Amino acid sequence: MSESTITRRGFLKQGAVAAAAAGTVGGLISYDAWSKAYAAADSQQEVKKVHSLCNSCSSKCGFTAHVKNGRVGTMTGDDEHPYCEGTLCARGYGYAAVAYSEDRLTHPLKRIGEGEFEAISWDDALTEIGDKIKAIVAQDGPEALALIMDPRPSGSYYTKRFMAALGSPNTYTHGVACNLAKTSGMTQALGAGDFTSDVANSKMVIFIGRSYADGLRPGSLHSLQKGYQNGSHIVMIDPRMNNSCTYATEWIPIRPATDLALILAMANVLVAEDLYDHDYVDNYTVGFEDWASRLPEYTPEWAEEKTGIPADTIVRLAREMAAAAPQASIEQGWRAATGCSHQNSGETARAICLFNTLLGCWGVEGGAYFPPSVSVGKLEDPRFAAPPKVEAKIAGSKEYPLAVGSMGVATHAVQQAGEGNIKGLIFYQSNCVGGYSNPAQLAEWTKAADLSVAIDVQMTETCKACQYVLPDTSYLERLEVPEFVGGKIPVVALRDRVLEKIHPETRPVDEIFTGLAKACGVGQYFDFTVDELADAQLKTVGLSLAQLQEEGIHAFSEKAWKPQLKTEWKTKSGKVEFTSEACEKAGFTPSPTWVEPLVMPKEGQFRLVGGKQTIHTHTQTANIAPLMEISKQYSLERPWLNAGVAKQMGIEDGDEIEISSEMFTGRTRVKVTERIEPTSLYLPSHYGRMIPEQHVSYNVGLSQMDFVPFHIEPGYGGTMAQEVIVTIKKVGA
Ligand SMILES: Nc1nc2c(c(=O)[nH]1)N[C@H]1C(S)=C(S)[C@@H](COP(=O)(O)OP(=O)(O)OC[C@H]3O[C@@H](n4cnc5c(=O)[nH]c(N)nc54)[C@H](O)[C@@H]3O)O[C@H]1N2
Ligand SMILES: Nc1nc2c(c(=O)[nH]1)N[C@H]1C(S)=C(S)[C@@H](COP(=O)(O)OP(=O)(O)OC[C@H]3O[C@@H](n4cnc5c(=O)[nH]c(N)nc54)[C@H](O)[C@@H]3O)O[C@H]1N2
Ligand code: SF4
Ligand SMILES: [Mo]
Repeated sequence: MSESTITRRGFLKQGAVAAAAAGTVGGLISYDAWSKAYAAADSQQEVKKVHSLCNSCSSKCGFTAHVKNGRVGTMTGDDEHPYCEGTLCARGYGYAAVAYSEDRLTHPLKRIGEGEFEAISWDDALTEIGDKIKAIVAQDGPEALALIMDPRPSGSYYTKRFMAALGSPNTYTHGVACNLAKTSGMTQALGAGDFTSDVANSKMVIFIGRSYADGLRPGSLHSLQKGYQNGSHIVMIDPRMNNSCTYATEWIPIRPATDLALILAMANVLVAEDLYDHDYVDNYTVGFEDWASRLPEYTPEWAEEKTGIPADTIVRLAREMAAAAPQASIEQGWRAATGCSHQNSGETARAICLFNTLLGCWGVEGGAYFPPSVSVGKLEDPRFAAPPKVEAKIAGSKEYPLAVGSMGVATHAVQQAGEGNIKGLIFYQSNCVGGYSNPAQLAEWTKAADLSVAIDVQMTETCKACQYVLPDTSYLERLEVPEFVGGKIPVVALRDRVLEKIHPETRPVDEIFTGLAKACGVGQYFDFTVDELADAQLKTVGLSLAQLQEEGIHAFSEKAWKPQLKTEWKTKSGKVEFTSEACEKAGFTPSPTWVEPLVMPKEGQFRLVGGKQTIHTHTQTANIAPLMEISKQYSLERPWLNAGVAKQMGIEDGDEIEISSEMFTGRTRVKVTERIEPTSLYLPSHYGRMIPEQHVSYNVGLSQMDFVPFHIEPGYGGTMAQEVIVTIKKVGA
């Protein structure tokens, strides 16, 4: 009863949701409208306020939930949280409906046949899984176990501790299908995996395959808005005119997978025309001569051939960047161009760092900086002592030596299960099978493991491939360990219990891993509650759990970023490294040079590119009714096809088309638009869920990953999700 009431309530609020979505489609997003509409809705009611963290995407924005009669009403973004700065996005509101979803997992399940499960007790589930893990460890060693997770506060802590307690190094994140190559490429150049462009104070920023308005984090979008309003020259390099173009001075379409050519040619211009920062290069870098000697062949004309961007535009961009430096940078990107999509993603990330180095922008206001952060100190209580250090390296580190070990190549681990080298796979808050590469292939390999366990809140492609499925509570029903967040002012925030448990047989992540550890004979490392752990962690930074629960977010103002030229780096040389021995060993040139994409579309072919939509996250929100309703209302699941190409092919907006790759053929209606360059077909990444237990998302649109062959980027380990050629035809033609 109560569940359906709440679901309808979610629908009632859809007016505001739809209005914001309409804005998104037109390129305009008003967050103020959002928060005001939601605040108004509950203004007459008496409410309990609980601070917590969103779980609809990895940003984990802080919010205050207004709870009445045990139900969530209004949610308002917390002002101090650097990722939301007071505003949640549409997903932040919509995803709260997951708690009340009719499709929640409510009991532990055991697979009894293809696609068939039966409910079992927690005792049986934990005992059976524990026995299998103990048998694998005894027979093949702990290195035959792998765990794949989406790094969330408690998720990260408990999964890593559990695997370390068993003696296994194989804890993977979803990075392989996200930012692995970016982080790894940057690490080679800078000894650090992330930087932030100070867009708000910049004179010029080039975005390469990154859209703050689609792949959304409100704080980042605010900085883009501010930069644009302050007169910064904002350039979007993207095969699509993405929604961030609302705050850009120009959109420059590019053939996907060719960004490296653009960066090499712009660097060539800076060096050939002597427009780079000599002081910075001379004092704080090594290996520049190597790159300088390799750049001359990358002329703007050469890059025009590759990218489709006119040579004179490339020259102009390089000169404008030099003129704006050091208040200028290429933004780091995240997934599309640098994270995991192509055979040259890692080298593209490395080249971005080196290009920015030529601008001398590191640490400068308006340039690019490294947000300060605070972390947990040493815990004195012996109950929290770490398990013995695992000496073995994560599986995949030999094959993909450039991939940073803290993320690892998750799809390699699944492949190893197929080949019999990994015997046990555990997935926590991960739809690896549905989203990291080709689902049919990943499902087959997962099924080959002796043991497979998925811990989720709903039935997914990954759950379906596993022997055991364990039901987590939703994020609104659990306390997690504190989340330390870097930013101009670093903070610590908390995911707290907003609601009482809705389904009695669900368990929060901390209890699940504590139970699994006990069943595996390593319970001694989990002799505490999450409340005790959170409190102990907070004590190390002078706070307590009770204090943070009250405060919601604690800002470490004393650690605020102070702009200052960055002169020390965490590389071997202590300087920015234009050359990398590790890259050379992995088969690349010492400093970055052109790496051909694995495939390029010929006449009549397209590269299938993905990309986020403002109202959805990966595979996890398609089954959220209020969000999917918006997709349906605006036909957001349709792939984008260039208008000129469509005309030549006799295809009109809304026609049904058939899309085929070497892996898969599927049909859907098409969106014909001027907003995409001719060699790309853009398929929004969130649809095509084919799990009948997901009543909302089932069979809406097509899944990008179905078209993608399984492969892994040499050296760096990304999934190369956009190294896929498709052809299209009009159905019935
Ligand atoms: N709404 C929403 N926001 C999210 C997420 C989400 O799922 N939904 N997830 C979060 C996460 S985990 C991530 S990783 C980030 C991802 O954030 P982004 O990296 O910004 O995400 P994408 O939408 O994959 O890609 C951005 C743009 O790159 C373009 N593009 C595709 N291929 C190429 C290429 O080869 N070159 C260039 N120059 N452009 C290309 C796409 O058209 C798209 O507009 O978003 C975060 N925020
Ligand atoms: N098709 C497709 N594939 C993608 C992407 C995409 O946009 N579309 N994006 C790529 C990117 S950038 C990334 S970062 C990765 C992300 O990959 P994942 O981190 O695996 O993200 P999702 O695919 O959203 O799957 C998350 C899973 O966690 C479950 N979940 C949600 N809340 C909870 C909870 O509280 N507890 C537990 N135990 N489970 C929970 C969801 O039901 C879902 O099954 O995917 C990559 N692959
Ligand atoms: S960006 Fe949106 S979905 Fe992601 S954590 Fe923030 S509010 Fe939630
Ligand atoms: Mo991601």
